Amino acid sequence: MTDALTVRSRDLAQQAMDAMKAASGEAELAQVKSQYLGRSGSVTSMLKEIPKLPPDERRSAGTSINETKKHIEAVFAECRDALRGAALSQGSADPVDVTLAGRATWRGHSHPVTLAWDSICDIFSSMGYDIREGPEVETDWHCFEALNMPQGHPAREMQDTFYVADGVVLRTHTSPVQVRTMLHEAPPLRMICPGVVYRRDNDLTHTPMFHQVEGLVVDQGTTMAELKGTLAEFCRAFFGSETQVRFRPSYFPFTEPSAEVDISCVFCSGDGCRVCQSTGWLEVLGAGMVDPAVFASLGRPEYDPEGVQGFAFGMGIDRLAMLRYRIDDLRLLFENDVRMLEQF
Ligand code: 2U9
Repeated sequence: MTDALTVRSRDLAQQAMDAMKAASGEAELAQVKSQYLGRSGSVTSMLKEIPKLPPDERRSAGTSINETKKHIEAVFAECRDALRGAALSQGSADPVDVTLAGRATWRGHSHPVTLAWDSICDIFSSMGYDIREGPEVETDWHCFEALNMPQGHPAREMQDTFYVADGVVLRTHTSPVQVRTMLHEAPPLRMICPGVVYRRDNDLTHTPMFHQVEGLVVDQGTTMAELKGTLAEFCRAFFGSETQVRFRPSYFPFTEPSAEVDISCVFCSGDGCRVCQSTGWLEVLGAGMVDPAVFASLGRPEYDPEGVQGFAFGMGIDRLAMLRYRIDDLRLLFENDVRMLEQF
């Protein structure tokens, strides 16, 4: 049954609508709205009558008065927009001051790690390398076993690796992406794998999550000379054409022979300073010829170590970004202080 208050509220809605549509300007429109919805407006007064109604009529009366309120507000907005539109098209609206200065907008900046990541990818793409990415949660086999790091190898120790479950780890390097690629694709390969990696390290010069790029080339007749030429060219493209590059013998389980790559110090150009510990050199990369044991672990005839050779390399993007942009504290990279970030 429709009670008296509900009928009155519908009548009010109709009256308000007619009055608002007839209003000739925004001021008159606002006055009409206030007659109905203002503190002592007719709709507001009706709301005050609800407590006096029999209990079983209160709910439906409240609902219809609230609907009336919403309806009047919607018609008000419609009429106000129509009046403004008409004023604009007749040229009677407030003039727009076209000489006002524009509002400053906040410009975002790429993070230095993103800039370094993109630049590394651009340099290797220009040399014909494909860019591949892969899972961050890996099996023990793809992360260690296939890379000549059998059970008991120090790199697999609990203190270095985050174990998710038995035989499942957060990858400690992006090498499993290369392993997965070789399992599915035949040589020749020329690829880099940028990505996030995890190690149980946390001090002034290490974070538990960091960014790496690794590269892999596999073909017939791939040599250490090609490795040296490629990485020297990369260092000059990334750090500047005057950069000196040197190779030192080193050891990694997955490459043999292996080398570490140094560049002339970006801070003192090789004269010797605090950052390069007076040596004039900074270590930036590790590399080497892929160990035949890595090819053998794939169990694929296309990767017979007698037929193909490969070279691989790895670098920490965060470290490279710090050297390129002269950032001397690792924490600055991860605090995301806009005063630092907006300089890039
Ligand atoms: C396959 C075979 C070999 C990847 C390589 C390095 C040398 C290296 C470090 C640089 C700084 C890691 O981020 S870092 O701590 N990496 O020195 N990485 S060779 O060798 C591979 C990869 C995949 C199948």
